[in-house]
Amino acid sequence: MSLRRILTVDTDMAVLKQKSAPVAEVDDAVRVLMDDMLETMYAAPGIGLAAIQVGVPKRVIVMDLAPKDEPPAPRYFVNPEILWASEETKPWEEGCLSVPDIYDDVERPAHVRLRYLDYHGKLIEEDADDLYAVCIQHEMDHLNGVLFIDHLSRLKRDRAVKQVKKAAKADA
Ligand code: GNR
Ligand code: NI
Repeated sequence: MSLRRILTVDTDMAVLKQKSAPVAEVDDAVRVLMDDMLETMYAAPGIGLAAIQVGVPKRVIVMDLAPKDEPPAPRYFVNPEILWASEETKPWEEGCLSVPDIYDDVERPAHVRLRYLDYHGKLIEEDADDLYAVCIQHEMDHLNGVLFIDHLSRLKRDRAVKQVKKAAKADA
């Protein structure tokens, strides 16, 4: 497995805005990508990662929502689709590895039903609530070139990008 670089909005906005393409088949190359993404996500650390965040414009997501004191529970999503989203919405404080150290509330459907292919290419349908619903919607936004800051006011969004740029400069 290999660590990949996580793209950030200060230098890689054009890539992060790209729309990702469906995967034709869950083959070994896709599994290598998912293994690398999971390792990269754990190292960050984060609870979810979309392939575009490592510069690969494919509809692939990894996630692990297990609490720190519990064994790892990796989840893999290929070509995910939202089949249904509740009218009811819920705000949640989100962050993003591509927008480091910025956190703000995003309002999204509280419950969703999804369909995706898993690590073995098996078709899964299931319901997501709470953090799972938040995270899968956040990740699926990435597949469409949308960041959580795109759900904020223009002022807050611009401020967030500026802050990330400033922090990157200070780091250099
Ligand atoms: O690690 C992450 N935490 C998080 C917290 C609240 C809502 C969404 C997320 S996803 C984020 C990792 C990431 O950027 N995934 O794209
Ligand atoms: Ni993100």
